[in-house]
Amino acid sequence: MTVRPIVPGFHPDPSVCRVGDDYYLACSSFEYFPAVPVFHSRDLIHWTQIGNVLDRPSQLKTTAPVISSGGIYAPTLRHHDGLFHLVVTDCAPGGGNILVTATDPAGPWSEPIRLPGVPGIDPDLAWDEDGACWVTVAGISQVRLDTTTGATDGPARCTWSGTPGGKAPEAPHLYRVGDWWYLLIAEGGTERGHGVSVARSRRPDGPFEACPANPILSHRSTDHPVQNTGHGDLVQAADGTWWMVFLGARPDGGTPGWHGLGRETFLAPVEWVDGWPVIGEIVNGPEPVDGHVERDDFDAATLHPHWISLRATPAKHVTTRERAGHLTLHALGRSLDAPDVTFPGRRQAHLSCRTRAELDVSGGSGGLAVRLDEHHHYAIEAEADEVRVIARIGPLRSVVARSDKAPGPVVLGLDITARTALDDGRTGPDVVRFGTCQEDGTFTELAALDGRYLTTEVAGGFTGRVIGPYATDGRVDVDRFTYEPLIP
Ligand code: 6LW
Repeated sequence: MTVRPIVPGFHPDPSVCRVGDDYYLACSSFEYFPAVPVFHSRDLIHWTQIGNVLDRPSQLKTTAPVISSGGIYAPTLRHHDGLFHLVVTDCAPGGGNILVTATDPAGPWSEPIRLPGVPGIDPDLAWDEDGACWVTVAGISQVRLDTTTGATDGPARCTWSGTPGGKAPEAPHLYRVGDWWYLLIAEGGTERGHGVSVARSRRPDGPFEACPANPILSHRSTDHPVQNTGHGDLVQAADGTWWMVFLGARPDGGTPGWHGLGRETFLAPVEWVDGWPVIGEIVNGPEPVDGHVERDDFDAATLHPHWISLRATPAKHVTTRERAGHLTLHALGRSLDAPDVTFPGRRQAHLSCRTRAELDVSGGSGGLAVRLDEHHHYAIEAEADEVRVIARIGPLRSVVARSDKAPGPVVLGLDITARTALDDGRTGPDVVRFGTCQEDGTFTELAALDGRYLTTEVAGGFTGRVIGPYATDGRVDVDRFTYEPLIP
């Protein structure tokens, strides 16, 4: 059974809202910047990224290096009184909960209003009939908020702790449906035990009665190809039907199963039965188009919004303005082991994919990497006369292959092949191949590495793989960056 996400690659903690016939969705982004990607759809299945909510350093309190899986956590996106509102937690030191608004979700978004009276993570926004705004956070607790000043009306009050004995009640979303207020939460931790539960009350602040069928969504203890399902948000379509977006992972390659793409966004229909939401089977996201190559020649002044860098990277270290038709990288951190390495990339969004990048390293050194975090990454790196493949797995770092490099630009290649497409009896989710390419496209393989070591089951954390060029010394000019989904 093939089950595809609606927003593939590391796009967890989805929050969704509808305005007329248009749907908007936002996700977590952790240590990467610009932060909080925003997507648009007309049918809930096909989504296009239209921007990022936090795309200016002034919107963040610190641009110092942020630890992997730190930084920007779960947002809530709502449309109220003609304005888009987004609340989100910045887990970096000096951060906290912030509220930003926009008339156009593609941006620009406002400077943040800081919410010092809103504790914890996973803030939600809901407005009652009197126009009061309720913020609900992980725990689960609640406080009333003045959205214009950020002031709260007292200490947050616990409204529901989820299923007795369960762990990590979080990701609350509060909705008014008919005569009830529904409090949807995630429980069980974001790993295999993850799930969604719900409670209801006649008032926004409880008391809440738990749904007898909780968890209303969980794939725990099943062999469903999508695991870790939880952290959902509900939306009602213009035709009156209800839907839930939620995160899930696609582990593969034997037991326990490994996933490298992080937690992705999935969709399922919702029916209301006896006043409770019942979640249906996952609706498949779009099929990748075989042979469709996403190509970036860096001819435009701005980068596509799917390009992200580590938060500490100043804009002048990744720029299209220095050399026409190139992305120029200036090295900051000296290797991918550093949390401030100059590494612009895009999320790996397909189980099998092919990437190529032409690098001019005459002014320094750098390469093409697939990064899970600073302790887990594979890369092919070039300097004046050498190309080498580097594997970093936890405390171990090794050069696993070397070859001579001819003068002039070099085309580096990265092919990731899902295990399902290999059938060679080995385990692990995929194989990661590095090599160099000739003008005619011929790929000379230098190393083939087991992808399991770049997965959440090995590395932990909340993110997924990001693929892109990087610089470790001086200046590197990148051209002809291509990313191609491969159909296993
Ligand atoms: C997020 C929490 C969670 O804040 O993981 O899956 C945390 N749920 O709700 C990081 O994504």
